Amino acid sequence: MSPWVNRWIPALVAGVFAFSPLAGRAQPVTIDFDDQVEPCAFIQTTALRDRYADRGVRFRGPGPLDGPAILDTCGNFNIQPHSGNNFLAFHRTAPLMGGGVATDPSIMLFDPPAFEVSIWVAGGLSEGLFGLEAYDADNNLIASDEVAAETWAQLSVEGAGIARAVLQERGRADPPIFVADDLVYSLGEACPENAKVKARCSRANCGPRIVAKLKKGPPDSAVTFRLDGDVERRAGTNSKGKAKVKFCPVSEGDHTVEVVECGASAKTSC
Ligand SMILES: [Ca+2]
Repeated sequence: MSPWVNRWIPALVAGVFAFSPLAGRAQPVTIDFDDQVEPCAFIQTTALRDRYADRGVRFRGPGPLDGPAILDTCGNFNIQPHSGNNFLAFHRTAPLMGGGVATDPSIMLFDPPAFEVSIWVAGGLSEGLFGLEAYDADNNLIASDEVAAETWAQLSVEGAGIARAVLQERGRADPPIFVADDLVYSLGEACPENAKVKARCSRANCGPRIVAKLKKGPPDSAVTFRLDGDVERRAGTNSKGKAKVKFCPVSEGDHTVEVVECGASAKTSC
């Protein structure tokens, strides 16, 4: 079935700091679009909007009902998804269920802002010229990337304060059909290079206790302390980039505490 036909049918955390789960630099988030069973045809679905809002990204299109939709590979785009069974599919003239067309640009809104965004794109049926632009909350262009691709290629942008990223085919795809998959982004602020971790073990009522501190980390952000590559504690930094967590009880002996987002660690012994 051609896409032309298809378009019609087709912890007890000892150190407690207030923070939003989405605040600050988390591990990179991956949206693979494979979390639900999807239809084959645009007319069977609607433009992607707020499905991933709880992961910090919302999608918009050029009009209230317009925008790409998540489809199964059975949509016959002449290319397999970059991951799983589904991808984000674009077709500039394909009607969607309830109105709107599955056209680009795809506008991704990040809350809190991201500092790096990447997505895989493919023309599938023909080579497309794809652009990804990143803007801050004041609509200033922060970064952009461009790639020509018939099979999968990755676009990526980075910079502080990406509130909006715009994915668009720049007019070369014929037919104007293409797909995207595996959106990866990191929210919040990058950890400063001079961030430092300290860890100290002492006796407490709960047993041997490690108090770990981060200094000069990303301000007002969520960070992850990890003990011996295993147990994790999340904490929020203050406006100076400081955060503190406690691990208790811990075993006797040597321990390492790292702050995952910063790539910084400290050793201590109990
Ligand atoms: Ca996928």
